Amino acid sequence: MSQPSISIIRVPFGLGAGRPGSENGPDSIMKFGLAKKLAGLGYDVQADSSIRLPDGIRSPAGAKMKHVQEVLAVSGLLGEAVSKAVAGGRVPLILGGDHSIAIGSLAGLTRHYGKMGVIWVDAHSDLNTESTSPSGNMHGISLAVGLGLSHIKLKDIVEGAASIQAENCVIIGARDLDRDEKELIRSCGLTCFTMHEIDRVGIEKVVREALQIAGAGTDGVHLSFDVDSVDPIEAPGTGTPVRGGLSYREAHLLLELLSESGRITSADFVEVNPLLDRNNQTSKLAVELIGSLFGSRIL
Ligand code: B3U
Ligand code: MN
Ligand code: MN
Repeated sequence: MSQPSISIIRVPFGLGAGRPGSENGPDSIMKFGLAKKLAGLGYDVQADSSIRLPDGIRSPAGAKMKHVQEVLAVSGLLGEAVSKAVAGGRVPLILGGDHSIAIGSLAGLTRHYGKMGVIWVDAHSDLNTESTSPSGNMHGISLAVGLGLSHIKLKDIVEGAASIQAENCVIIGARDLDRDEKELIRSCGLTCFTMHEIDRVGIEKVVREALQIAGAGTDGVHLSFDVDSVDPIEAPGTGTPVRGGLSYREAHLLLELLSESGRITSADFVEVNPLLDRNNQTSKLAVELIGSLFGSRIL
């Protein structure tokens, strides 16, 4: 069978993060050869889609959650672009931008996948809500929105979208969780493999179990990969680095195993911040990691 085609969707939007720079992530990742890399792996690559915040959208100043209107506008446009890619039989590869853009990805995907698994690779869990967020930053609530725990609902962003189910949702790589997020993880039925579990049993076992949870009885598996999951030694160009993350090889092996499974039907790569990077190390790493997800191998 021929390789599926990939739609790269750039989302140069960083207002969901607490500091500027992630809006430059998509162009930087493209500049370091992503389209060529995927074409070299045999894919038909469509790379002309870019989601821009429409002029004139501005949230009122002083609200607890910052830039909600901007996030909703981008989510709606991204959701439709993702939906169009899936309807056309293409694999959506969404380049952030900050992690709030996953709201749009999930909205577009759940219009098509009635029971979708989600693998969320992140130093954080992004499980705050409007009431628990300590920062007011929208990238800290995106998984909670996906699960239907926020005032923002996916069905209001894209017609026909629906919340994802906690039973088919897995977080990998967490090491910086807020108190309310910890409580939610214990009570809501999702699985969280923190760095502690990865240290104890190894990334291979963690990924296999994650695939069981996100893949059992589901009709698609979305990977949402926050580059801050990787240790800041390897990925310094990100807005909220946390020490003690995935090693270079752990990150690659995770993506190689997901690739081998054949179950991943879409992916986000987010939070690359070129303004904070060292010698473009993080953008180049993102290109390599995406290569591993799409079948690049050492031998
Ligand atoms: N949990 C904190 C910090 C945070 C979440 N995601 C990132 N940082 N990147 C919050 O702001 O909700
Ligand atoms: Mn995140
Ligand atoms: Mn994060």
